[in-house]
Formats: sequence, structure tokens, C-alpha cells
Amino acid sequence: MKHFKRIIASVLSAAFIISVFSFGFITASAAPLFGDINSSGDINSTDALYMLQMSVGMYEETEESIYCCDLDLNGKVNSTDALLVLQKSVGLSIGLKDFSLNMGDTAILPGEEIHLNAYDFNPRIADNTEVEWVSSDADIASVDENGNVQTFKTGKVTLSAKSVANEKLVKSITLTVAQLINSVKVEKTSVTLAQGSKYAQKLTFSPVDVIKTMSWSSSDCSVATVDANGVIQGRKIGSATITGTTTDGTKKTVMPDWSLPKPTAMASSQLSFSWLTRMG
Ligand SMILES: [Ca+2]
Ligand SMILES: [Ca+2]
Repeated sequence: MKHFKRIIASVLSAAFIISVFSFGFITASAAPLFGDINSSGDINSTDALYMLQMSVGMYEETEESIYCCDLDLNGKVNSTDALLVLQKSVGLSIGLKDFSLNMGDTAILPGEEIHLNAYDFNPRIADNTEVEWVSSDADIASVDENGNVQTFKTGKVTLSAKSVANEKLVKSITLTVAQLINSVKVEKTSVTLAQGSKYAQKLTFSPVDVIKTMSWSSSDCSVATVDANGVIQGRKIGSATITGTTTDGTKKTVMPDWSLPKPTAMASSQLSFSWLTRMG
């Protein structure tokens, strides 16, 4: 470490001498290589020098320079990044500390395919960013060497990316290969709402391990609207039908019958509706 501190110190002192010259050729706009801040096609102590100067405010950071040279992903070009470039330029190994996956836990249907991707390798110039993909149960879902996932039957499976260079570095998601919806029911068969207020529908799906997503529509949005989450809002006295349809391919529907009592002094500001569940 002392060795690198000496290098940094000497590079910094050199910076004050060299900085009298123009660095107009710093063009990181199309940097082909992480850490190559001057776009010379390789990374060396000159890049480290520029990065140090940028870190102390001698040059303004740009989106491109941060993308190119924020090697430790802390949001700025700093001395750590410059040190990494120096290490790399003298042939020292750069280990992989971290990376991210393009998705978290998710649920899909049997037969659906997804693509997993490892990215944001930290540091960006780690020597080996290769990962191996592994499925905990290939009968449920498999993942190939490119992160392409195929599903075969319902169940839960852990899909992991293991760093080839650092076997302790593993990122995983839980993939649920969901069953198709057999039925969906609403909690209440009738509800009374004050005009303008909202009602969040409580739905019960069977079996439990399904993808609980539905699309919603209203037959008359001037009377009642329904949002993407199935939350109904009464607008004015009248009647409308709210229809929910499952989106897992089974196209089951729930259709609450949205109607209003005859307007009276007591009830004119209230809406009520009853539910009629119809299984498609
Ligand atoms: Ca360079
Ligand atoms: Ca940084």
C-alpha cells in the first residue's frame, strides 16, 4: 500500500507541473475502455494523473467521464479510481468485489422465458468479470451460459450468478414459476361508498402461488373509475360495471355490479354496489 501511496504522491506532484499544459485532448465521450479517460486506447499512469486532477476539481466531471472512470461506482472520479488504474497499468491483479443482476425476485408462467444479466462490475476494470449461471432445480427452470432462462413446470427455484474469479461472490434471485389461476374471488359482495371515496378490492386467488395481476375496466368512467390496481372510485350517481380480468392467460373475470340506490336526502351522496363473480 505504501508503494501505491508513493506512486500517488509522485503523480500528484507531477500533476502540478504538467497542469500548465493544456489537456484539451481529454475526450471521454466515446471511451472504449473503462479507465481510459484520454481515449488513447489503453490505460496507464497518464489516465491516473488526469483522474486525480479531475478528483481535485481541476477538470469538470461529465457524464461520460463518470461512466468511463468511476471505477469503484461511488458516483465520482476519485483517487481510488486513479489507484486502480495505476495498479492495472503496472500489471497488478484487480479482483472483482461486487456486481448486480438486472432483476430481483420475480414470478413468471411455465413456458415463459426471461434473460438474466450481470452488470455494474465493481471495480469496472476487474480482471475477470465472468460469471457462471446456476439453477437450483433445472427441472423447474434452467439458465444457460448467457443468462437465458427457460421454465418447465411450476415451483420455486434459485438462479445464481457465481463469479468465476471470486467464488464467494454470488448473486441470486428466486424465480417462481407460477401456476395458472383457477379462481379469483372478491372479499365483499356489497359495499357502500361515499361519493368520491375509494374502495380497494381485496381479491383471493386460488391456488395461492399464482401471478396476481389483473386488468381492470369500467363500463362508465363518469360514474365509477378503476385504476390499474383495481381501486374503484365513485364519481357520480349512476350505475356502471367494473370488470377485472386475470392476465395470466386464463382470462378469468370478476365483475362487481356497480349500482346506486335511488337518490334520497340520506343516500344521495353515497354509492353502493354489489359484486357478481363470474368465472370465465
Ligand atoms: Ca489512456
Ligand atoms: Ca469512484
